[in-house]
Amino acid sequence: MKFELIKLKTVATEREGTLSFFESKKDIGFEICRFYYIYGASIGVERGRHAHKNLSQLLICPYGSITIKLDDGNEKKEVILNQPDIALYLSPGIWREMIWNKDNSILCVAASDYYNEEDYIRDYSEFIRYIQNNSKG
Ligand code: T46
Repeated sequence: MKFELIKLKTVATEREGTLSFFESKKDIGFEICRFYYIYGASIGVERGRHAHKNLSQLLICPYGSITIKLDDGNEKKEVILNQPDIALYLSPGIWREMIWNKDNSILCVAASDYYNEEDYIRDYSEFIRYIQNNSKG
């Protein structure tokens, strides 16, 4: 399964807070084309339930706690994002579900391409078929 937790470069001050950052290609393996964020969701909310065919993404939870369930069609893993200086890199071909563990948790996403609904697989059986077809030699 191609995912990775990345510790972001961070500059901390004693009294004025902390600044974390990442730069295209230097710190993450793709050029950022789009940035979006999800906010205002209550505890227990579930989003996602889809995979991307070609999109790479970096997920960050700068406030709160969000469980990310990952599935590459062979293996399932779970990651909790609850630190503003930790990012989750997701390669294409991973089914994901996001579960809000705390009211108003924020999920920020940097993506490698523009929004394109055709890149989504939103049906789990279709995802499994897609993985099987794409893993054949
Ligand atoms: C992902 C997870 C982590 C747009 O019009 N433009 C956009 O850039 C995005 C991301 C979404 N939309 C529209 C498509 C839907 O009508 O916004 C609506 C909600 O999207 P969706 O149901 O896909 O939201 P999530 O939270 O399930 O998934 C989102 C991203 O779509 C997806 O790429 O990996 O966050």
